[in-house]
Amino acid sequence: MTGFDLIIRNGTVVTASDTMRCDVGIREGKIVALADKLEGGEREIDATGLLVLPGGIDSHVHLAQPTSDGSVMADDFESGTRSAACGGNTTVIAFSLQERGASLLDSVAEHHQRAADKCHIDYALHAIITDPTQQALEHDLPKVVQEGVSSIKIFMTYEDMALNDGEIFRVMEAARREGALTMVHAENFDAIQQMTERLEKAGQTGPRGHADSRPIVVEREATHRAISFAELVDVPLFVVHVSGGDVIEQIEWAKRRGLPIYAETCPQYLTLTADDLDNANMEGSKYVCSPPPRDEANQKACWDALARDVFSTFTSDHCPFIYESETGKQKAGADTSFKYVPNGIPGVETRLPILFSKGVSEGRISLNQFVALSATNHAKVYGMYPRKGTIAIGSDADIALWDPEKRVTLSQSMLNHNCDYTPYEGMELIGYPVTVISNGEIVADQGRPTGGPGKGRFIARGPSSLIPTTR
Ligand code: DUC
Ligand code: ZN
Ligand code: ZN
Repeated sequence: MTGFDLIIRNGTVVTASDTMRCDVGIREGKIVALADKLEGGEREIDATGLLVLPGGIDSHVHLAQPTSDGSVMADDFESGTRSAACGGNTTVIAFSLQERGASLLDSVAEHHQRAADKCHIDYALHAIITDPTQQALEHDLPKVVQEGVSSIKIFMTYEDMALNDGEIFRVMEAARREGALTMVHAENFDAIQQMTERLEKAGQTGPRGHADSRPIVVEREATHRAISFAELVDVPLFVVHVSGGDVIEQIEWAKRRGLPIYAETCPQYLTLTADDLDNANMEGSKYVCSPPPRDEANQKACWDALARDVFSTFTSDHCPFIYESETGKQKAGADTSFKYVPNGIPGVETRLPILFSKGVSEGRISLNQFVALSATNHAKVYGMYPRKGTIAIGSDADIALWDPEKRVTLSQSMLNHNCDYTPYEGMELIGYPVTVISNGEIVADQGRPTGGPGKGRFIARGPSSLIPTTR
């Protein structure tokens, strides 16, 4: 076969199941040939010594998401997808937030407007439901799912977002009816509030209080409750940003019972601890995210669970706030409580290099597991497979070339996000994406963007592979 727009030669192609030496032929943004030797490329890349992997899919990022406390997210769809591309990604799934009192349908439309013409790589949306009115669940949700937003996130914490038990039940029922996947942020809001009051009374108002106000039992309890509702309603459930062993125990308990319960973890739970929040002054606020990082035993529990395939996906939970800003981490100033620090940390660009280096290079997971956790399973779980998430004939030509030997010391100055810090400053890594191809075009090279905004398209997703096809 000849007549390719691009041939990637001499690389080692890796999918979630196989590793093979072959050339990849690309035409009109699609993979059209895999063969020992291909000829006739208008352009060619010599990938000798490189790994040819499916472009990463980060199915948990927050971009240009409105907030109710005056804080402002550091990244919009332009800077967020630029940063994602430079970190080896070719698709992100961001959240469209329905604020209380707002229409679910309008919130999705507004998020489309925020993304339009801005993206460097393809994007999709999840819908956050905070106001599960009859209009939202019966009128808007079917339309939203039909438009390709086929997953819903619900919160069990935050004053302006938490659903009560009845609401959780009703959202799951609606998700079941519409064939949408429910994702849950599992932390018990009332318990966190009580713990916060206790800490404030004791004068423990610094950033460390954030971690102490939401110990893992708060997450474990909420996870168990969400699993129980999913069992009652008979729906699959996806538990996001799992932070440690007690929660993993709940997920595995549910799986053993044959329940369709799935989960993700994130880099912060593998590499950071609550002690990072303990820094003097407000520096600890750079690590404030929810759930908070735990301790080394919980890091190990997360690594072990990744290695034995308990987690379906590995995401960044990129939720960036500028440190030196009154609309960011310093919103409340140093003298007031941790409870005013916006929750979230940047990580869309560092997610995959951290997993590759600490996971593959250090021998904790296999290369095929890396591909499954970084791309393939995201595509399956969120209804984009096999168009996305693999290297196969007919799939979109979304490919990341990795140099498995490249040594990099992470630093803010090398990153392409719009945040002013990285929580992973100084981390030494082995293995980094060197060239990233989205729909057949190079969008990042040697850690810098080469394309421009506007080429990334909205990906309308189908049903999750986790949703039963017959009922
Ligand atoms: N949950 C997230 O998923 N991201 C950031 C903050 C939060 O609470
Ligand atoms: Zn969350
Ligand atoms: Zn998140």
